[in-house]
Amino acid sequence: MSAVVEIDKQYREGAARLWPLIARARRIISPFHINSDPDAVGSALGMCHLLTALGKEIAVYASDGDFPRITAFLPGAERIVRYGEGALPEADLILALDSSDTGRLGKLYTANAERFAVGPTVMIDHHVTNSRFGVAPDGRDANFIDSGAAATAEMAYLLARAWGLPITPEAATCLLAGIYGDTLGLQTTSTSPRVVRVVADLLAAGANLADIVNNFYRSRPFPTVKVWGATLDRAEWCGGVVWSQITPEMLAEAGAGEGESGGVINFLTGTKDARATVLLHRGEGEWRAGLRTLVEAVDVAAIAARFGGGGHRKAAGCRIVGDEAERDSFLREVDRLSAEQVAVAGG
Ligand SMILES: [Mn+2]
Repeated sequence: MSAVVEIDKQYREGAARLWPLIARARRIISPFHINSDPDAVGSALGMCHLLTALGKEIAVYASDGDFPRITAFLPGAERIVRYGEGALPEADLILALDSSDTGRLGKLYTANAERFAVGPTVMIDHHVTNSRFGVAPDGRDANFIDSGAAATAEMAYLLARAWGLPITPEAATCLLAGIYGDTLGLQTTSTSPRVVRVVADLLAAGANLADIVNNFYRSRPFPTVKVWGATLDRAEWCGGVVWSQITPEMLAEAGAGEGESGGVINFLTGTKDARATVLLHRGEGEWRAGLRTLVEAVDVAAIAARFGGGGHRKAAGCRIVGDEAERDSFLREVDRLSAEQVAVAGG
């Protein structure tokens, strides 16, 4: 197979900087973030296949013990370790992909914080807001961040190529799943010429596109259909913001697990004339908020950052501690801040 994408200087340098840490590790732990998505799971599994082929032992960990059901078909998903609590087993390297900060690793991080601090911890990520927690044993930087990448899986592919690793069909499927997840099937504005070239390479390497499209966009469990229905039914306006919420009661009623509501926010985001969209997940004493927008002038990452969160310009998230009152004042702030952004842009 002849590859289409060029490996640029940034990737050659990043690959050269990280390789010694990966090369000398025999046992690797690769945790992916809480409330994981296909990019988190696909990046970790893709890298797992590539490095396993080099004779390394890799354990991929779901930091909150779960991962989306739509990613269960991915080759190697049956090997994902569901983290519960306590100390991680011995390893020579922690390889974190798609986690913008240690908070994204939940209890897996807090229960093993000193392990992360001592390193080696390699972090590879594409989020604009990033805490750069990767560290080499000598204290040197072990982060590789490219906010121009549409997905961490795109980065993983480019690094793998720079490292000269053969891309197996299994790895290609996992990495393509990550890209399809974060770009909604090459539909988001983050879809660059480069990521399309990466997709071409992954297809040529034998990635199973039909499985990805069917699992991500066509097939969904009946409980998910019911959660979508309840969430859409509950949608309302707060000024120019369309919002809805998913509570444990709604999930229970539909017979759905926490990971089975995914995707409905992208549907809500299509609401005509919405300046921004917010989907709130009810947790214990807090709300997990996902923010989206289709409006050019609106930057939801900047809004989420005001609440200690972050993400991308068009898709971001944060946590709101409190009850309905805090939820409502948060929604009013999203309305106010997004209106302000539009006004500043002269819209
Ligand atoms: Mn991602």
